[in-house]
Amino acid sequence: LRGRSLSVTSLSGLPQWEVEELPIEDLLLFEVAWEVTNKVGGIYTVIQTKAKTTADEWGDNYFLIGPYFEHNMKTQVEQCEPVNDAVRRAMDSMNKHGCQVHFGRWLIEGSPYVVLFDIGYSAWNLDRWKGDLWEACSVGIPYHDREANDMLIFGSLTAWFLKEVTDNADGKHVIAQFHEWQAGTGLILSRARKLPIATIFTTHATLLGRYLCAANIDFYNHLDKFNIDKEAGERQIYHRYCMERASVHCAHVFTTVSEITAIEAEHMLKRKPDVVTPNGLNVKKFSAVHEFQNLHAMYKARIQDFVRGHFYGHLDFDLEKTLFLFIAGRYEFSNKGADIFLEALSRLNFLLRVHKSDVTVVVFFIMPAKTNNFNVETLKGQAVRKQLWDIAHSVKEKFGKKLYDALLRGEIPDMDNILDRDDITIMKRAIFSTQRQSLPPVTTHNMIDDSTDPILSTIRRIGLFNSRTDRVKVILHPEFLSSTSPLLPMDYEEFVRGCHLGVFPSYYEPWGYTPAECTVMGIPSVTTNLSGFGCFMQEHVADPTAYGIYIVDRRFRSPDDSCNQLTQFLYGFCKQSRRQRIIQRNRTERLSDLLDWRYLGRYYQHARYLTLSRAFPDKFHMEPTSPPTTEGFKYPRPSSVPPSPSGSQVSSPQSSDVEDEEEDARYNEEEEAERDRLNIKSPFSPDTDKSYKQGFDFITQ
Ligand code: G6P
Ligand code: 1S3
Repeated sequence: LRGRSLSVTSLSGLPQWEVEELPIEDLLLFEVAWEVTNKVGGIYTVIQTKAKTTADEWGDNYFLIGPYFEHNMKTQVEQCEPVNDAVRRAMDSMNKHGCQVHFGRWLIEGSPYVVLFDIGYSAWNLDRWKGDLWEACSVGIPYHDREANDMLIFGSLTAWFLKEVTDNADGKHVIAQFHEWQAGTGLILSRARKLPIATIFTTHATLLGRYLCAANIDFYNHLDKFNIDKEAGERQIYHRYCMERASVHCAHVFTTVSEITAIEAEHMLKRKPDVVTPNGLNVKKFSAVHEFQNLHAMYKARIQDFVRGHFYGHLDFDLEKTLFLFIAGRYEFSNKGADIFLEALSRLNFLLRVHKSDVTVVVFFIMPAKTNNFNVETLKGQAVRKQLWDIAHSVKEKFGKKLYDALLRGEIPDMDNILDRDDITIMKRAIFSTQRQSLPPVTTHNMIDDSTDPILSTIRRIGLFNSRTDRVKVILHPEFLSSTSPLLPMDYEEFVRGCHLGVFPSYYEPWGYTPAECTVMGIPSVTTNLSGFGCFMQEHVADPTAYGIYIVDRRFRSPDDSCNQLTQFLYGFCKQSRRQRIIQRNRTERLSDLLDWRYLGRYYQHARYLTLSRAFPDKFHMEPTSPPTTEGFKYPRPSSVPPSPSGSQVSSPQSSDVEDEEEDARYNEEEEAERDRLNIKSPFSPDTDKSYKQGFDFITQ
């Protein structure tokens, strides 16, 4: 019996299509990743943010598979018994045979079920499992590569588990999606053992792409010229690359996170991805649209406080005219674009100085490196600030009391004598204590590799030492942020909200969550046309700059030209008035719908349909009309932007500084009105959320 054939439709605002519901009750979905409950990098964000939409859709038939770590289990997972028979039996059988399999609900939005394998507990099987892998695909893993060996144990346990599940599935069809090469051996072994499951392999980056780019090779212009086996061998990752490539070729459906990584995968892994599944976020909307602007002001004040302490004795710049920029992420100096960013900052410093700008820029580098904790000078800065605050407070109290008493007596106090000698002495001593012999430090921590650290070495070369004349100040915070830090007690989200601009000029970035996170918080950012996010925005937004998404061309320009373009973006940003920044933030925030899993999750749905139709063609059938496409769709230019070439610097109306809070609120309201005028509807509003259609038929029996 054939199901209904459904068509693709496109409504106003974001594109729509209809998706026929799968018979979820007859299916089981497993998603396998090393980063389930285990934060290492971006894959954790994908899985954690997507959990809600997937759990809403799949209910109790959705399971995540990951590694067991005691600390993660204790802090993130609520242990419980599986209600699903197949899963319970599979766990019982494995536990009986000397494994430790844990089960529970991951305490994140959507609270999905997780199945966690204790890798260490099963390590005694390693040699046997190495034999199995060799039998399956002739890939051997050297004993000294601890990570690859752990991945083999993880994969072997996964394949074992899936075998037990399918043996007990009671007619249910199983879909298993494996993320990245770390989870890939589970897929290879499942396929070698001919398990009846529909498989998807998703790559979030290719091993070779990451290595070659980090070596400063002109990667994108030589994609078709690399001898990839040789390159992998020379970098001593041949076995990992084989695990990755075998996973790709064993999968019924191969997916990746962006068009740019799809091209890379075609060359580095020799298979064109079947579906591109852009990464989304779990976007939360405030009931008042301008609420995020208030949060910006609130968290900016916290950053200002930190800066007051860090630059004590050198605080000769106006904090109201100071912009906070930041770069954050895994410490890959050139892949993440820290190299070009520093160079551009040096040029920006020059421009601001020669143009006698009154703007100061404080730039934070949040990239974890090896350290011996905070340095004394940095901690002292915060202590000095606190001391000054306390003194000002106590003098104010005394002053206030004397003033009050005088008024009660019906007198105007003698202002020259309202403070006594002691007060003046205390204040003078406080001012003396703010004198320092050295410049405000460039790094907040004692770096273990201080002399060879790439960021510090570059800072020494370009001479950005936080001297008084510098208009650009730099602070390296080589540790991820935490609300319990004694230095800068803010978590990452609060910090991002308080900044003015995130700068991520990556050379290698399959997707790039950092600018996407800025966008949903209404903070403008710099990205590149070599990042998945940058390309996605370029494709779907008519004038990204006007919306606060600055896309540096790192693909078709020389490094020097890209650096100049970045400098121009930064300089243009510094020239904006407060009013322009407020309007730009409102526009940036409008793009959040585009990055919501409720919208982007459908690409995952499509991949699942596709794998079912390939693994079980007798039961599921896919029309050739799919996949879902957003081709041709573009977010329109904001109506208040005068027509100008895309990429122009000033895309918001000119005006003088507006300091008044009421005025700010008025601009927020104007922007809300503009949103309505443009009629940009959320694709999830009740009138548009009824159905997403996709050209998919399935045959039910
Ligand atoms: C938000 C607040 C305003 C504040 C402004 C500062 O919009 O709602 O009250 O004046 O931020 O913006 P700025 O870009 O100067 O940090
Ligand atoms: C990868 O993490 P990364 O920072 O090593 O996967 C992320 C999630 O798909 C992606 O956003 C990022 O670009 C990749 O590089």
